[in-house]
Amino acid sequence: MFDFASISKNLAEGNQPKVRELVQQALDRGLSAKEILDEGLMGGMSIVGEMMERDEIMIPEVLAVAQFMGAVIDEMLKPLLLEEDMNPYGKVVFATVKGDLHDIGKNLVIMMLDGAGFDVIDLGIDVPPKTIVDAIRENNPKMVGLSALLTTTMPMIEKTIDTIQDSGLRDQVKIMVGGAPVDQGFADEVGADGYAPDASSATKLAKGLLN
Ligand code: B1M
Repeated sequence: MFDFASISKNLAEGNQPKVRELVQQALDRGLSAKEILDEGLMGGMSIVGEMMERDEIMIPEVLAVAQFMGAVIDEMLKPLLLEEDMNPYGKVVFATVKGDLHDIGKNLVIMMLDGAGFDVIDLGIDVPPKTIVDAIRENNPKMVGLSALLTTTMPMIEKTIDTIQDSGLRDQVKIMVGGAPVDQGFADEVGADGYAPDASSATKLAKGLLN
């Protein structure tokens, strides 16, 4: 029985060489990349998420852990995940809405979704509704994620959802919304399928919406 908790613990503590060593050990023992991702690395990000909620970790440290996890996935697991055809959750188009330049939170959510096995297409910041509609047509994602950090750009989430609806694409995608001023009431009001307050709950929500 492999000690996945040890991967989680070392990842959360930022012990990068140890995480690489343990991931390699798990691979050498023939464990699947998906198992290592779900049981080991994601467990570490859950610990980090909980520390964030308790204000026990600073944002730069969170970003460093998330970036490192991304690197481990890219370098050590991604080729195997592709071989295992383990992209269980499909494509997600993600954007910070038009008028809004904040992307730290968006990037954090994307990193966690990426780590959890979603194939995320990041459209960036200040993204107009039409660009999002075009991206849905082009990529056929299962979900769209919309982020806004300003009270003045929250209405752009609604405008984007309305544009997706008017384009006849609403039934093809689930829509998740988030960002500091957004809440469940707003999500309900604008017809989103879900709202998540932070990166770790966004991953849980996305899995729930697509399962
Ligand atoms: Co700006 N800014 N900012 N800012 N900025 C805020 C948001 C503000 C609250 C600061 C304040 O006044 N207290 C305020 C908004 C007030 C309001 O609207 N009520 C504000 C303002 C006013 C502005 C400007 C207007 C300032 C000015 O120019 N006068 C300007 C607007 C520019 C624009 O967007 N058009 C502006 C500019 C900037 C910078 C460029 C300097 C910089 C952004 C740099 C960047 O993102 N690359 C910046 C920053 C850094 C902030 C603060 C300080 C930090 C935001 C952040 O990155 N937080 C912010 C104050 C604050 O939040 N304390 C502030 C960390 C990040 C990890 O959290 O983004 O909340 P967050 O993301 C979380 C969750 O919200 C959630 O998960 C993430 C991870 O847990 N989440 C989602 C986010 N998106 C999600 C999507 C999901 C699900 C969950 O599903 C789709």
